Amino acid sequence: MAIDPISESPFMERDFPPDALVDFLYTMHLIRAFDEAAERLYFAGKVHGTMHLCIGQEAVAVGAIAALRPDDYITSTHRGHGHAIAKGQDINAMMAELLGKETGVCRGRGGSMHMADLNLGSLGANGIVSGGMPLAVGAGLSIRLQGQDKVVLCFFGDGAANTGNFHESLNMAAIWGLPVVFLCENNQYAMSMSVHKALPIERIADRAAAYGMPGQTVDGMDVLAVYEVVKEAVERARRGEGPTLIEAITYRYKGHSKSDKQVYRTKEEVQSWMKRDPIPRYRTWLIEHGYLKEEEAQALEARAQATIDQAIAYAEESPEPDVSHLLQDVYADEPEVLAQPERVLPAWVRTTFGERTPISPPEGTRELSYAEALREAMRQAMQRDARVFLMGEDIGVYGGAFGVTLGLIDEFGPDRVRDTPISENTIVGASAGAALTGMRPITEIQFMDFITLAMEQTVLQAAKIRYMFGGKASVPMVIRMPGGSGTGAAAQHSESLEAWFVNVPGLKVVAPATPYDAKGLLLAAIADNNPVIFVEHKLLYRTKGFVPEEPYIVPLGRAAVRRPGKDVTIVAYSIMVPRAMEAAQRLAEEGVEAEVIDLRTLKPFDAETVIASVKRTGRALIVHEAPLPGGFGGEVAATIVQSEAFAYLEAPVLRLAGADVPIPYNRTLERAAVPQVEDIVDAARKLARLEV
Ligand SMILES: Cc1ncc(C[n+]2csc(CCOP(=O)(O)OP(=O)(O)O)c2C)c(N)n1
Ligand SMILES: [Mg+2]
Repeated sequence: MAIDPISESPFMERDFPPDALVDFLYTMHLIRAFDEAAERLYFAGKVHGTMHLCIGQEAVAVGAIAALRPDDYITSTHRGHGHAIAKGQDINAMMAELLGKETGVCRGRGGSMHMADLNLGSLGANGIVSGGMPLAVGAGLSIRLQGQDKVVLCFFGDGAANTGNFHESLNMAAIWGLPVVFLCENNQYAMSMSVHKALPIERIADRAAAYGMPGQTVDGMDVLAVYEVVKEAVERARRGEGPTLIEAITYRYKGHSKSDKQVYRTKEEVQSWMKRDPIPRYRTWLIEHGYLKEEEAQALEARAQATIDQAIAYAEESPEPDVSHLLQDVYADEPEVLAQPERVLPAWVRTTFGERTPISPPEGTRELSYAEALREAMRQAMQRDARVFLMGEDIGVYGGAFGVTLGLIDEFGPDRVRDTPISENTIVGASAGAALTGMRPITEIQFMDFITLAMEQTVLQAAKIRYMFGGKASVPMVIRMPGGSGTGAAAQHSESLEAWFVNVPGLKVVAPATPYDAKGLLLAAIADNNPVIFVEHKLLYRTKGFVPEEPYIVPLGRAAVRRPGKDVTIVAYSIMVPRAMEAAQRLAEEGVEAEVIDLRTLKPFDAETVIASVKRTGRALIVHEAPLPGGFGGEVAATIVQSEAFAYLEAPVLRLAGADVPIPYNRTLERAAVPQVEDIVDAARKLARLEV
């Protein structure tokens, strides 16, 4: 595209008040002064981390955000100071954030790459290239589901245009006609990688055609041109006509980040772009067209500088965060109560395992399968709360790969039981974006194995948003996924990956073993204000148990003693609970009384119940299906030996886990790869005889 100098802009005569035109200049000065100050502070050793300056790109942020209403949303990038300022974030709080202060916009927890202010619709800068794109889709979906007429403006770079998120997000926004404006700031480089080397086509905006949306390129050094183009796209989105892709051609004058020696470009190239600096050109234009006098322009620039100087003083005087608050706000602690207060687990739950005599259902209950219990939890939550909705592959008429959501689409319709394209990362990210903006999504990942394709949005976005944003946001969402082997689905459909998520601050991890718990824990997870990884087991879907009709919550973080015993404690979760129960029965026939603990939640982990049991028995066996190395058993074992239970141990703590092997296809090999009842019996028998 030939980039012309700022031209007579026809919209001027149309509808734009002169004050606003002058404000554009002020905001651009403010952004530049902020980033220049940020650089000085960095060289003075006052900024702890790296930062990405947007000097040269101010016109994109200012022109685009001016086209929004105050209640519209933006998602931003690692180079996001300009976006935040244009959206109205408090300059003092932004500067304090750069210096890591408690008064910072994210209380010093986020820094340059995570500035966010939900009250302003500023859904956060993002340290992950393209990371904001699925979140923008989610915010757009949330707007749609809530019947609002807001719009999301999604900033991203030319580098981000080559990520899977770009493809998934544009596609998803397009098929659902979401009110999202995708704005690519093509500043010619992704770190050192020139856009010409990274793309086989001249114009990023041409990619819009692949998603059936309009694509437009605009001179990103011209604030008025950006405003006009974005305004048109915003209006289109607000009218319900769907997303647009805009490519703003711009340039960053500084290096990528602080360590950039800029060997990939020449000084001449930089200088040629500096001739087109968006600030002086626009300033001259305003003066020439009588909107501003030279003295007024100088005063305006000085005012911007004074605001920044004052912000620096504020930031420097602000207190550091208190180290004793380090762990604050990793989790939101007040669950919303959707259902009855906790119902204490009645004793009859034990009858779901191995008891020979059939018993009649306790009052108010009936027999349901684990899958039916999950479905009932979702149905009841959706009936009670319009914010709850489902998303996932084939969850509509197909009911998901295991039929768990079967029939829900008939009751709640395709908007709330939303079939998605095969775009795992954006499914999770859209859920997080929706959660961030007022919804409570339940997302189904068809097989737990496929969460690997969504690790970025799960681990780097959903889990961390709350903390990165200084505790000022919450992400109430559930990601359901069937794990485990036993169905002959082989290595890529049989994983037990739960321990990965336990290692991620900000996530909770739940793994029910019974229909009763499946319902109660899922209702608890839906009511929780944090992202919850909800691990179901394929082999448990058809198991049956008595489940109360009314909604109830089984609180997260509380294990259940499934069977009392004095000789050995068996700690299990998910499919290993029924196996441990059966093993315990056989052991009892041999005279070994095993106490079986069902963890139910891995995070929070109910160490207390385990420790109390081991103090009684003096022996602990931990059983799980996931491979031994790095498995959750190590966590349980370490917790036991570091606790007061250590003094009561009569034998080493044992772990019985899956073999360190991809799950094989062959039936016999598959069975041999994970603990079976007889393995648990053998291990517990051995443990009962061991001595320290
Ligand atoms: C997923 C991911 N990959 C790599 C990086 C490291 N990185 C940070 S910024 C960047 C370049 C991004 O280029 P672009 O999207 O054009 O944005 P720009 O820096 O030019 O504003 C890279 C590679 C990252 N943060 N996230
Ligand atoms: Mg770039």
